[in-house]
Amino acid sequence: MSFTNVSIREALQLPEGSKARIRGWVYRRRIYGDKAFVVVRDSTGIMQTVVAKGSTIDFEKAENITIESAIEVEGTVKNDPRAPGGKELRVTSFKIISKAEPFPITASASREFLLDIRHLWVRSRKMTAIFKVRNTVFRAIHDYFKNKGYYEVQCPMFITAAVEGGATLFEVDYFGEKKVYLTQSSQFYLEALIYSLEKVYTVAPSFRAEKSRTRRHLTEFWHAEAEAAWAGLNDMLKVEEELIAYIVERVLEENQQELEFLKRDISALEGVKPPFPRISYTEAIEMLKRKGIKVEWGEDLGADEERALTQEFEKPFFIYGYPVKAKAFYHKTDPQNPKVTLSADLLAPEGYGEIIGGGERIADKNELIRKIKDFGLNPDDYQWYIDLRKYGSVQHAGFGLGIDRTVMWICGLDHIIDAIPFPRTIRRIYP
Ligand code: NSS
Repeated sequence: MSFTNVSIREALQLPEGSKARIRGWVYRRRIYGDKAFVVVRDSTGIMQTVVAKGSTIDFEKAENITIESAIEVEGTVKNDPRAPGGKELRVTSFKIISKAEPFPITASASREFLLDIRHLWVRSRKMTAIFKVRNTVFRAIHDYFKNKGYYEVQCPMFITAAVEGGATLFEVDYFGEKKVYLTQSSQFYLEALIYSLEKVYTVAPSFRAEKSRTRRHLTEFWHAEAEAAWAGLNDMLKVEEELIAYIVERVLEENQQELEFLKRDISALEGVKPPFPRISYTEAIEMLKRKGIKVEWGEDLGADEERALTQEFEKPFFIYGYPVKAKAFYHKTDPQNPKVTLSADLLAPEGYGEIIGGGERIADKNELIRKIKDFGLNPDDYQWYIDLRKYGSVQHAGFGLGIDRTVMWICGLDHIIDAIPFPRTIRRIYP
């Protein structure tokens, strides 16, 4: 008798009568009459195995097995419509690799408790499904940029000056020397690298000491950022919409099972095709006012305003032309309208809101210095960034995509903490 080691997904595809060996962790166990039903889980799925009492020693092992024990099981595949996946394994050998202590997670576990034992909760089928979608999202980002001729680069996480304003900087002790922070965005380094590689991108963490306890803020999030020489705002919007459509298309192709498990409304994702609607910030303010929401021209849009706007669109949409004061200093002012910048955010529909921020950068040295001062910042802190405008400065634009927010939207999650294996928030840094 020969047994082949197979994954559970493969085992569920074998014809009746095949011999197979699977290994994994005990997902469920119940005794019914003279049979032990042990459902095994691996990274590919779950499968029911059945140990009959006749096989004495194996039956006792199976009867007493604990949830999450690691086991290796050999047997014969048998069709059974009642079993998950329509097949079960009639066991001929039941080997315990490592018996688990009583597993602390039960059906009644609270959300806080599940976060405390995240190191174990990552095994849940829900988390596994989300991680598989997340994996596709990361792959798709790399594939998209590679196919479009962008070079992947790596930027430092220790930095000395704020990109996105000082309020959300994490300060780190760096040998007691001058002030050092964790990066909020790799943008400035990407801007330096376009003079070497022209089209660059990076996928890296960004850190923000966000005090807001919202459903969409992490203190450490994953950021996909791109920057291109010779590009303006509209060139970048095309890249952004293509990238998002490509990510969604790949998830729909590769993660149908996971989306079904997560009960995601797939039809909402199927419509994510370019072109995405574009509205100006001024139009957005008017729309909000018509909806009875109190906003003034000039304010940045918060989560509530964004949520209200997403009700008006079925697919992701751009808001462009934010007021000068509502966006970071590096945004280029619109030469046609000096009150606004050549910036745009991309908002995901269904209430999710902003997933991308970006736009055209200031290419002129004097304009940049003026703007830094206007924002109450010190040009000395931005010396090398200003330097880039001295040696062959060209028009350029870029953007940053919040990957965790994208996963949250694509999976249809209520909270960003479920989009990442080990979330960091204002309240949580363990495990
Ligand atoms: O602040 S952004 O809007 N823009 C930048 O950081 C630019 N410097 C990017 C660039 O042009 N290279 O952040 C970009 C995106 C934003 O749209 C969110 O999707 C995400 O980064 N983001 C976050 N995700 C999770 N948690 C937090 N706290 C967070 N902050 C931004």
